[in-house]
Amino acid sequence: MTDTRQRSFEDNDQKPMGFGRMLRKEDPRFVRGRGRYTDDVQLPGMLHLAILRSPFAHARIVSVDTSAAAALPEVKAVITGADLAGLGLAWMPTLSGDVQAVLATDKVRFQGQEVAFVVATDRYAARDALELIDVEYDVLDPVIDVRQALAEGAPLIRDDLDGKTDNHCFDWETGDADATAAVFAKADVVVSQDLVYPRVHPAPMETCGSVADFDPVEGRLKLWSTTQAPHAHRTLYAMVAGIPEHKIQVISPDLGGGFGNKVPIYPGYVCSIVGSIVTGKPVKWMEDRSENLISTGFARDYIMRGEIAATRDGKILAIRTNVLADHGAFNGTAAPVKYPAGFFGVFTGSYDIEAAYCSMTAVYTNKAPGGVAYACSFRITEAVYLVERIVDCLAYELDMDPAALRLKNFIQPDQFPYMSKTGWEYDSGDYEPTMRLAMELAGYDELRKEQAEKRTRGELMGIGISFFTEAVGAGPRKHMDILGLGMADGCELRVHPTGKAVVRLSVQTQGQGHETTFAQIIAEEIGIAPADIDVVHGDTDNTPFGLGTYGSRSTPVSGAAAALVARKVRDKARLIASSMLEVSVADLEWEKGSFHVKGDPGTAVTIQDIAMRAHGAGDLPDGLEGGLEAQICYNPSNLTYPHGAYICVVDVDPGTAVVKVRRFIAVDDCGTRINPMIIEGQVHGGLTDGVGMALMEMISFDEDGNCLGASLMDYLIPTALEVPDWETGFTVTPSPHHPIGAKGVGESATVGSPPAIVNAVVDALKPYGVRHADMPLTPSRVWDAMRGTAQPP
Ligand code: MCN
Ligand code: CUM
Repeated sequence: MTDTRQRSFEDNDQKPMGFGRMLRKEDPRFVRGRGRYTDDVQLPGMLHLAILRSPFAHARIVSVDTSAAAALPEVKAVITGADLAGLGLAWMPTLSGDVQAVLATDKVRFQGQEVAFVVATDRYAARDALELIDVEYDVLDPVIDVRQALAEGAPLIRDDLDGKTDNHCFDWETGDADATAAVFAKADVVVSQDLVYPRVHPAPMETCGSVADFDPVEGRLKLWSTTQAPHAHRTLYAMVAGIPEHKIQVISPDLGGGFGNKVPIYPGYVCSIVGSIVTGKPVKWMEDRSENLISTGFARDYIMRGEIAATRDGKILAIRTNVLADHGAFNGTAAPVKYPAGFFGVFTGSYDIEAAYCSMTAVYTNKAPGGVAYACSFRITEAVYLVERIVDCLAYELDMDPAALRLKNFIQPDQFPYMSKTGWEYDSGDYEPTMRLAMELAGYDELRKEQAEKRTRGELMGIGISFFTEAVGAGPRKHMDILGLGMADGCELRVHPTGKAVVRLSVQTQGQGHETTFAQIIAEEIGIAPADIDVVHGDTDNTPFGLGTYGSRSTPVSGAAAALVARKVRDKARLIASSMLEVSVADLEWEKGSFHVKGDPGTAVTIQDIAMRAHGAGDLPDGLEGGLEAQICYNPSNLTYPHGAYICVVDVDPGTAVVKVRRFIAVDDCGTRINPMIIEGQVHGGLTDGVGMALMEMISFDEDGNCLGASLMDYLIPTALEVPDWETGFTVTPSPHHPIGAKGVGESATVGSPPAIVNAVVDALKPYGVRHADMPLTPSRVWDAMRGTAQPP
């Protein structure tokens, strides 16, 4: 279906001088297979590392015998937890302030945990040697069911922590419990619903890996690794390994997707560093698919009870929730330290309500560590699912149209900046036009008529809505840091004498097209064509410090830095232009790419002329240094709050319970749009994620803690066959505090789509009296829901 609105609003120019549709600059490299990924790094004398992993979810290590493996001629080193303990490296801090075993010393705490590693002359020999390592385990009872983690007598997982007597990880609350209880007490209608957001996995196409090259003479470490946050990782390696920070270079080359999976520091990275130090050779570690699925950062795993209070005519008064969070064996969440539950506090959604409260308990279980990854916007995925599902439950109870219920409760445009009941200051928003546009593109009223007619024939058609507000762009450094590192971003811009430029970013693209969009931001501000601007990122030696790409923060934080650094360059260019044109600064006018004398457009100098003068012979204005460059560190004053309205249409086969997503309409508002084509790509990808989570994906375990989703045959991810032709539209509500008014969009669709799909399936099942069913809505789940035989997952 053609989205006419999009076409009429935007020009289709492929070479904009600034914002607009433009093919990605990185495409020629990727399309021709010329990307350079970590696994493409080849160094002279490089060795290969393989990791021995625990077959058990919970077991004491009695002994490890490495002699047979070490005797193989190809094997250069075999390292165990005991060896690392001797170096003080057996444990490392996680990004959320817990500790995690690099190699297990005392116990293994999840299936797939790292126990020992081998460094050998090739990958195959290293793998073969793993089979010769003899580990004796004393198997312990595991904690797999999160609801049993705090039960009396539950096996203690984290006996490594001083004084720990149970599997409690942390408690967290937000909002006002008493005020919320009071509102609930007086409400006409109260609806409560248990919801499970299952454990899922980002499963990027490229698995995690690293190449470490330690030079003992210089004491320098060069590390290529699959990381979304090279600078933060470098600082942590310096703190953990004791190598001075200026002697560590972290390079994150092309990444084959990250989706949050490449935010944490994994034991494998540390092992490759140790391997290189021990052998004196470069060492490569590269996971296989199963290793990635069983041991690296999972996502979600929240069991939620949602409660909503309203008047009989559908005014929402309060929302309350209680959450049980499964954090696995080590708290490997990456979130700003003051936010152990990420930004879950935005669970009040897009609605103006009187009170809200959330209490959360997080626990340890014998499962892989992780917690936030997978296009999560720091747990906003879970928050949006909660509120958008519970609002639909309310619509069901009130027998109200879910679109009408939402329209009745939106925060109004004149209420922005809006302080939510849990303390989040929404910067800007205008929700109703976004919702109305989605309804118009969907043909909402027609769809409802079609549905009513189909129901008379026993056909199951469902229409699901989700309306989300995200909080992205972490974050203001007075509130947000990771392990003490403030979440500001540096940016540096240099204009060469011939007027070409290079911009250096602290963020790291994983496929979002930063090499294009950041060049467009600079182009918009100083009028140098994007093709003439090189974007450098992902190398700590060649970029300014900053905390990296996740939580859709690149545009809100680094994008702002890029715009401001360009304005700094423009300010200097203005001074030079005034001397070149021999007029005062006040008499100059800027037109993208050149300054001219006010009222005399013919008397002008281009940015290229100015760049040459800045570097060339001849005088510059008094006191001005040569060159045309600038650097800044941008500390955002607030997060940005993008929003969107999604409508999903499904058909459910009453005979097989198979769900088909027939249509999906997504209207996103991410403020000023830098490159609409890239935004559409981000939205398409995120919507596809949503189909995966809503209908197919779940990492599950048997009662012994065996991971049942350790391959892509078992862990189903969506393909072109499961997804419809996406229909997109947009509205534009700029961020008032961002220099170009842009808000993040990289995770919006992943956040917003699962509730739309689930709401659609539940709506389809309305004739069966179904009010809720848990993800993933596989045919058997849907079948159970239709029959009323559903079990909690
Ligand atoms: N953009 C734009 N106009 C806006 C906002 C964004 O043109 N108003 C563009 C940006 O310039 C950028 C892209 O959209 O090229 C995404 O921008 P942003 O929302 O700032 O998100 P990030 O760049 O910080 O990307 C991170 C986000 C996250 S956290 C996950 S997870 C995710 C996602 O991006 N992982 C991805 N999208 C992904 N896309 C790909 N291909 N691969 C991943 O691993
Ligand atoms: Cu939480 S996945 Mo993204 O923020 O890298």
